[in-house]
Amino acid sequence: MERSRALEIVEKQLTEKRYTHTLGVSEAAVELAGRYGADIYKAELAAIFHDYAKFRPKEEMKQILIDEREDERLLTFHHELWHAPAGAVLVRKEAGIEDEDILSAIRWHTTGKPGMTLLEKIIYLADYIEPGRAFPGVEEVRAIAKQSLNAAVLAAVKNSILFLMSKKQPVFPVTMDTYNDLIQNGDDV
Ligand code: DGI
Ligand code: FE
Ligand code: FE
Repeated sequence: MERSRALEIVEKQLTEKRYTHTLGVSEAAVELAGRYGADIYKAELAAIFHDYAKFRPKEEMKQILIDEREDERLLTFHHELWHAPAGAVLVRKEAGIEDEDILSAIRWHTTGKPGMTLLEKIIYLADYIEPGRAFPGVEEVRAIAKQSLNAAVLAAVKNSILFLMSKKQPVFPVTMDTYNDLIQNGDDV
């Protein structure tokens, strides 16, 4: 699919602010794909579609998770976690994207997962460091991203977990699994 067509589809699903974020993720993902040798076309499309389901009604996302037999633990955690797996399903159904690499990068962009592929890491990280992000610690992660992809993903996961803990928010087990996997198996962290 052409970049312009993908953007046209996604723009209709998002607020202006979220669309600007999406353009930022796309820019960051293309840069990371160039640096770390991923497929630039797939990185760009996955980035463009990563938040496709962000504004879907909670009930619709919940039904998708049930119908598609997604991880049932998701239902007992914050609904913010639902737009990633629901998005992968909807992007296939509604936008006709069939590429499994792209769909899985969308699916895992919020929690990460153990054994992430290159593209999954790039989308996870691009979402965190895109130029519009301004939270504490982002500059450090941007700097690490120029040296080591695994170290940067680890720093982003760690910051996210610490942030959730500081707010007394529950941490989804898969987010913890991602952290443990990078600590135990990630080269160059
Ligand atoms: O969709 P974005 O805002 O661009 O970013 P995202 O998809 O990475 O994260 C969406 C939200 O999910 C964000 O507010 C933080 C939250 N989140 C991420 N990991 C976890 C989490 N919330 C809980 N409860 N547990 C997690 O492990
Ligand atoms: Fe998201
Ligand atoms: Fe995002």
